[in-house]
Amino acid sequence: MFRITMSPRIRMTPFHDSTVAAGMTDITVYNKMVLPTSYGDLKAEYDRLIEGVAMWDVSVERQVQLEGPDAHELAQALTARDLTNLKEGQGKYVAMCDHDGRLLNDPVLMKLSGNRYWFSLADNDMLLWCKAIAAERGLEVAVTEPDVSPLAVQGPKAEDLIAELFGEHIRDLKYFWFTETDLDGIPLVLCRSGWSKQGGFELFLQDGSRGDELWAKIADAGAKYDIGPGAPNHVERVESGLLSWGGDNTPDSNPLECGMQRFVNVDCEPDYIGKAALQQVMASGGPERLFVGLNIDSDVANAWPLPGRTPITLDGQQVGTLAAVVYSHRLERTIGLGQVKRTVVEADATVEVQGPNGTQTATIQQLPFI
Ligand code: THG
Repeated sequence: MFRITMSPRIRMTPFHDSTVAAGMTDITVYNKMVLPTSYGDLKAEYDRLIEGVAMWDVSVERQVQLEGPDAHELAQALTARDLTNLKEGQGKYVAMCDHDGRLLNDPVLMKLSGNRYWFSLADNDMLLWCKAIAAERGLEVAVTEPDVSPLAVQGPKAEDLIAELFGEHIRDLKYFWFTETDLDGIPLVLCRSGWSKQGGFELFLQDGSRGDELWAKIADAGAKYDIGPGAPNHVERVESGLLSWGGDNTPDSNPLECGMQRFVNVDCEPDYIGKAALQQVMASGGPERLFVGLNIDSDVANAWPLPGRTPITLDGQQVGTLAAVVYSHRLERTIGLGQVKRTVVEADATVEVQGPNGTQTATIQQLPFI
């Protein structure tokens, strides 16, 4: 093993001291910030998420704030989804594309008011992109990074815990909807969201000096639910087919090649960057590749992300890329995620993958696995 050299270029999160005190053992770097990835027992972390409740630091999901009279216009230009009916207090999972329709990011977009929006980002420098587009279009909007740091509370017991802390009304909050509130004076935005399919909330802390205080309050109140620290869970997210931007997709992929078809409006009224390119893709018969699940022959007890994408082949020809391989505790078999040529997916072909155990055969299946 090797160590990570820290420096001021890599930002610590407002929860950093708490994550260290909680026994954090592993990190990765995401959006040039520290993302804790384990507390030393991956199976226990998985079980907590599936059966109980886990809390994790996702400050790395940095926000870009658009504020001003042209905030809506800019948000729509940057988003490959019709935002006409987006309500105040509502979020949506969206694709941000470049002019060629390539997926630059898959954030959660939140409408705080008619002239204030947040993109809650995956791993890419979108502040630069948003500022440049606003300036080039001469829009009246301030594009900034606000002091906001999400803390995720996920799992089947998350709702009981959050209701105890914030009131029964939060049970009525719909998916990706949010409310501005506070916890004993700690300002935050409470959103029903999170990168797992086990249900839960994210607390968007709005004062970076109070991270350890917020962490302690959630940990204390969660003790009776056996809450424990966790991280964006690699096994659960593969089972659930949640995209890890930049890991699962090759850089030239459009959102239709990343499993985002449900979240993209190709023929809506409003225009957006990349729309013409996506229309071209559909006019020429559809995306070249699809984001799919792979049922891999033979077991691999590999709980960590692959260090790189490897080829998926059919009769020796490359037909896709393998991005993740895990042993699913619930399915009790080895599964993976990758991008595969659409014609191969439609033919229901059996392919070969280069996994941690060498060459293995795999069948293709629609996502999610569970
Ligand atoms: N939270 C916040 N920001 C984020 C993420 C997050 N930014 C980047 C990344 N994660 C965004 N990715 C996803 C992907 C899927 C979901 C959430 C974030 C998700 N999808 C559900 C599904 O696919 O079934 C529901 C989608 C829907 O119905 O609209 O939950 O985690 N702050």
